[in-house]
Amino acid sequence: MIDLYYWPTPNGWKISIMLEECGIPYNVISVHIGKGEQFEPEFLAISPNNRMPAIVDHDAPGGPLSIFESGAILTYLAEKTGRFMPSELHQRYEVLQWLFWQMAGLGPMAGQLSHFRNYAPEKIDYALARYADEYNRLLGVMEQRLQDRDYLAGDYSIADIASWPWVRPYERFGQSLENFPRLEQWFRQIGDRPAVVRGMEIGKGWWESGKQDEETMRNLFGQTASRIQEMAEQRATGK
Ligand SMILES: N[C@@H](CCC(=O)N[C@@H](CS)C(=O)NCC(=O)O)C(=O)O
Repeated sequence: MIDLYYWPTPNGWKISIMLEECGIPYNVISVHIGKGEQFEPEFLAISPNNRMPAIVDHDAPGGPLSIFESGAILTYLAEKTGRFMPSELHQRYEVLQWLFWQMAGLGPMAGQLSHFRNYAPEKIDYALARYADEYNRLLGVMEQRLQDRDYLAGDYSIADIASWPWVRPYERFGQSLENFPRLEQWFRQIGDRPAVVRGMEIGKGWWESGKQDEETMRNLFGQTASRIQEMAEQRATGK
């Protein structure tokens, strides 16, 4: 059985979608990031960067295996199941380069855009424009890539599974798909997949207290190394 440490956000959805696509049984363990559960010593032992998602595969060859970082988890699940990433060298790197593109570009840029647009206490025009432009540019890269193909890298793959959840909130990011017809087609086609629909259902409604109460804002933003050090000390002393 696989334990999925999860909260319903774009990075979490990547893995609930992948597990649904692969049809392997999994057990969802909620990590309420608004309440600070990502700083709990038990979770940090699995995911030292205090971010979800993470998994523990209790049936991994050689013993239980824990993995954090959604790109690493997707790669592991693709290798474990032999699905959504081809084994042929050239095709495999086609997928991996778009997966890394998502991990290093689309995800972080969208995350910063969302921060400055939806959470920052003051609106900073320069930051807003910087990340809106960058997100828009990345949507444009996808649009060009999809001109002569249906998916980012050959068949439907972990590159699409990683990217789709970060396109999904485009309206919340103040963007439109109007000028990106191929991307819009890709977006709708993937959104209609039954496994994607099921994956998106996991944890629906968990943000019951809203995303912007004081406790959530404190736990998600403005954390520094001292919180990590404090948690490490707690872990060491068992207090
Ligand atoms: N690069 C990481 C990013 C994960 C990430 O940023 N997760 C966010 C939610 S989308 C989180 O756990 N935030 C908790 C926090 O900021 O303390 C991945 O792809 O797994």
